[in-house]
Amino acid sequence: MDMDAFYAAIEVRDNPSLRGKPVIIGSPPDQRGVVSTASYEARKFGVHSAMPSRTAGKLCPNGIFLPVRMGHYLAESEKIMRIVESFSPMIETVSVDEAFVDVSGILRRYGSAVNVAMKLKERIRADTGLTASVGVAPNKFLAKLGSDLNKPDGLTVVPEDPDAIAKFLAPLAVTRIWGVGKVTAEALRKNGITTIGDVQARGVEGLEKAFGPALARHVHELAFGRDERAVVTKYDEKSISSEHTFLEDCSDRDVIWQTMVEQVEHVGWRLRRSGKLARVSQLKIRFDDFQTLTRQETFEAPTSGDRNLIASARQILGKLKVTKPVRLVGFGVSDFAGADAAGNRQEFLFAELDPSRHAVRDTRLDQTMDRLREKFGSDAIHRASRLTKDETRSRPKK
Ligand code: TTP
Ligand code: MG
Repeated sequence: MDMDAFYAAIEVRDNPSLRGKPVIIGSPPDQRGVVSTASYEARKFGVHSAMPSRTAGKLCPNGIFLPVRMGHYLAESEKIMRIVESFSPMIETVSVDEAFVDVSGILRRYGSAVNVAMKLKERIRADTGLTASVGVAPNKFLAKLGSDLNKPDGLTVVPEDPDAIAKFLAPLAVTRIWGVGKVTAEALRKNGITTIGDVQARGVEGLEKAFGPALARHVHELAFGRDERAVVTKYDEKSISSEHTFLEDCSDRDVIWQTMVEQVEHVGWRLRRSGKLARVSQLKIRFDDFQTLTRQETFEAPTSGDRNLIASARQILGKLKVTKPVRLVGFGVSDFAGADAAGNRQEFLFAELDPSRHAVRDTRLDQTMDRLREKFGSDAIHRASRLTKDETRSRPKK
């Protein structure tokens, strides 16, 4: 399930005079910054997420630019996820507007997965006034792909039989394969591969020469719609992680580190919200050729504090040899200890026994930042260390 033009759709619902108009959510067109999303009317002009707002302003001069109201969208997201959860607790939320639901346990009650999808869409529309697009499929890759194919307000049923799946996928662009971005697609095109059908015809060996074994196997499996990943619900969450794929592979060490800190802060926030302490941290780097390095480290004591998490990430990253352009950075924590109140109190106590580590101040800083994030969204506040040099320079002097 994936909501349609999510932020824009909420603004249009709240202000019906915007209906049918090109609405663009993000920075204004005369300022630095990007588009978060755009209504389908604005997309006709070529406007899309992550595009510089200046470009969007040129493409769509009559676009109605509105600022991001993150807190509002997050509240809406929670409402929607509660609706999804009321169908089945087997849900995995992927982002603010996207979730996987394993419906195998509720098939008997609803008769079929398609019926679940129809009922779910109806409920979301009735309770929120917003539309969702849904893909019904035997696995996560195909369900996500299906949810994307008939947007907005779509319902796509992907076949279940392996041969029918292969036929269904064949005419689609290779970029529909999860993990195949612009750069990979360009490399594939040079090898005469533009559709998923071309990948199917090539076989793993044919792909290996161009991409190395890891990527080739991944692309080949997905080209036939094979995906064994389970729906991971919050009940079996044994780790918390966050990763970022660069739009273009990145060789700038500062940018790589800043992006890593952003992931660490996001993980720290979710860790503290879950009321857990972690014993182990893990760092992940994927290079342009899909080679992936992961390294773990055990904390001196279980922790949920940003300073400890960042220090650990810095230490691990220092040991890794980053010699090639980086495609993805990720950070995660696992091996959880202690429950909410007890755990946090323990860390506080520990902090007060050891003021030399500025631990009391750190804990208060984390708590204050978390409160701001709860009010204004997860991107409301970040450490200055993550600002790029460029951004630091462009801040107005007070
Ligand atoms: P998406 O589901 O990718 O986009 P969408 O819901 O706006 O449109 P679609 O109908 O194609 O699903 O992302 C959900 C929200 O996340 C989106 O409304 C705004 C936000 N977002 C960003 O802020 N920046 C981005 O680069 C992307 C992709 C999304
Ligand atoms: Mg969406």
